Amino acid sequence: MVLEKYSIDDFNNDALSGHKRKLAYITSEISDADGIIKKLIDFQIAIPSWALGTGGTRFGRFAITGGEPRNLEEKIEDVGLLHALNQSSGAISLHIPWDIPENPSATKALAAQYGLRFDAMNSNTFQDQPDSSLSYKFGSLQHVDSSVRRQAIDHNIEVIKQGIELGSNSLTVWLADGSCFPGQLNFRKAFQNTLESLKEIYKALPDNWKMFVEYKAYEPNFYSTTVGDWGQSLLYATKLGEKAFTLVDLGHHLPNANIEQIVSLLLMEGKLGGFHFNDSKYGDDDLTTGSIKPYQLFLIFNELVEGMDARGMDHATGLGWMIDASHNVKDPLEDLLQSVEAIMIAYAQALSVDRKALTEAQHANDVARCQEILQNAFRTDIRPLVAEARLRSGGALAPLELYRKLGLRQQLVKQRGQKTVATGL
Ligand code: PSV
Ligand code: MN
Repeated sequence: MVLEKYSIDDFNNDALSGHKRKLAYITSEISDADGIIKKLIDFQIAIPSWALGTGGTRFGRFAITGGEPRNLEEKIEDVGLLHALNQSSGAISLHIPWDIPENPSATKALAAQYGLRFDAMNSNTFQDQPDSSLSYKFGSLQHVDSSVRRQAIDHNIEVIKQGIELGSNSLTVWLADGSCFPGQLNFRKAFQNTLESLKEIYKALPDNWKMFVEYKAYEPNFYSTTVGDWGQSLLYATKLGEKAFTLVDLGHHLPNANIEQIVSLLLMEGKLGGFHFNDSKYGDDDLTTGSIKPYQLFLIFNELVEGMDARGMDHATGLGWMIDASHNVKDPLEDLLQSVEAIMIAYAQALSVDRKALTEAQHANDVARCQEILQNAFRTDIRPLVAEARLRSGGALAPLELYRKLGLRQQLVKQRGQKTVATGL
């Protein structure tokens, strides 16, 4: 389904005077509003192909909306819809083998029609596939049996090849490898096997590619994880070489971890590669970004902006930005619109922090002033700047409202049927 430009324009025209009023106010309140709007226009967040359908838990899956995408083409169509509405979701991230492009050049051309590019490719060695001869029950790249490691290495190399054809330039490796019980694994050997396997995959990376090593504290293994935290990921990335980086998924930490500090130090080392956004209360809950801890999201962006500026990095292209969430009770497209909006808001808030004043307050050890500066940025309603960025790039002033007003989900149900199921977790 293609969203006609006139439906966006009609909607925006109705909302324009209210928007202009709010924009005039915020523009008078903060410095360099125009500079912030320009950065927001450039900032794009990739949508994972596996988040376009209803997610489930190990207790069950409840179909919510109907009209879920039935194949890769329809997934691209859905991301195209999101991008038409918000102009900030201009990329899609594929998970292999959940989405195998049968005809890569046709897939690439279809995505281009919607203004989309292919973000990081994701390999999958955490599930056995019907045609795989060896099992990942006891790990993949860490496995004690070299033939299982070989199978997992070959799969990753195949994913790189598919990514090259689609115009992607990064591979995200997330491993479920680890152990469920003490004594099950020799930690050192598991690390060394994993490193050797990653080295083989790294060798297959084209020069302009990056490898992201994603860590996760626990699940599905519950005693140890072989890439369990940012320290372990950084060890692998450092030993692998300059094309390897750490990827931070917000849900992959032990409770109360100071993610903003992790981000700051990884950036300092030039080893932060990418992000998976989501939110959580307890574990890897995969909830809508910004729905539980919006202040933490802002603090993370505050470090990202500060740290990227310190290294002269382009905010839009310097790191891989992606959502990684699951939608159990909401329409996935509505949830994704909310996540993108939350990310844009946190980014805009971080851009509006008075950096000079903050540095001065830090040097003067004026702790109260430091807090005031940050919280002032967090509590100022900068949403009109985000809306203005969308307006200038052809998106809707209020994407979720328009999505509902146009009955887009109902149209998708009519087109695809009520009982469709998208591949993913
Ligand atoms: C694992 O929990 C993870 O965050 C990895 O990024 C996977 O690729 C993705 O989720 C799969 O849903
Ligand atoms: Mn992830």
